[in-house]
Amino acid sequence: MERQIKIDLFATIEKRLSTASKIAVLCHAYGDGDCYGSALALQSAVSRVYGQNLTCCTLISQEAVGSKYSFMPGIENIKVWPDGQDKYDLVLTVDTASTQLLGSRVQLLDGAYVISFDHHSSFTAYADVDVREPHYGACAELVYEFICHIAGEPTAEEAVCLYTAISSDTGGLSQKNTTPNSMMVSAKLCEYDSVKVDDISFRLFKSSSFARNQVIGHCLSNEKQYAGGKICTSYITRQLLDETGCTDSETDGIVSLVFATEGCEIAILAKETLDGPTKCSLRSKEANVAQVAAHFGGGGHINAAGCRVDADAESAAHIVATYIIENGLI
Ligand SMILES: [Mn+2]
Repeated sequence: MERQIKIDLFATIEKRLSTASKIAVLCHAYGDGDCYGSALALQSAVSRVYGQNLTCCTLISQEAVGSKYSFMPGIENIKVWPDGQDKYDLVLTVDTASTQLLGSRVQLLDGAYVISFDHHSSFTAYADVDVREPHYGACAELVYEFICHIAGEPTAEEAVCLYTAISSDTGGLSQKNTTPNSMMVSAKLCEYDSVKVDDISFRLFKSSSFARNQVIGHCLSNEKQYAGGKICTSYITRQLLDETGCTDSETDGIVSLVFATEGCEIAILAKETLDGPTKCSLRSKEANVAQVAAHFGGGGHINAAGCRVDADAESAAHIVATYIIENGLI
């Protein structure tokens, strides 16, 4: 995004923030570290800069936040939808490329002025103001920029949320979507004593609950290979989640374990959801999985995308793998 355009958008947003009375901050459903961290830091900064004029600035999640993120400052203030209120005059969304990702909270957009902060390259426009940086590894890089604009710099707590968000979306600054900007912002955040790099990366990437380990065991022992091993798939049923006690948010990152299979170029992890079609997470080394996801009505990034398929988990993974092969996308 061109610098002057962004400065103008920031000015428009500031004007809206200074006259708003009830603000909702929304992250996407089935939240991840980037959306929670971005939303927490944004909510905190908006509250401290514009708090005097505000009746409320509430962060509303579609579901309970997983225990993995319990260390993030402010996480206890996240309200789980429905939060008892139904009208906000300003809605800020983070990391949310389409209204589909808001679930039933989409009704909060009715009659509200909507501002979206995002970094996805494929998206369906829905906001009055869209600030989008598809070249950023994490949405939190954009939120960091906005916080510096309105508040000078993040607080120690906001820094923890932002660093966690960037680390989460870039696999600890190791994935293909990691950019110089991801590293520069992370470096600035590391200057804060509150940002404990080793502790955050242990919590995000190494620590795993017993229940999650059981689901991982199932996923790896039921892994299938297609196209001579270039596509690897696995699946998670609701029954498995119920039996193990593993929560939806705890299944984050399991697709990476399937992706780590030697020779794998595209990984597909299909997981049955509580509210409808099976969710498929896709990862790739080179292939454009955003294009694959788009065929099924989903979206995301070139190397990390997601979609929903109306089938049981095992069949959904098979359907997506077959589509990729039949269309020569590998
Ligand atoms: Mn993100």
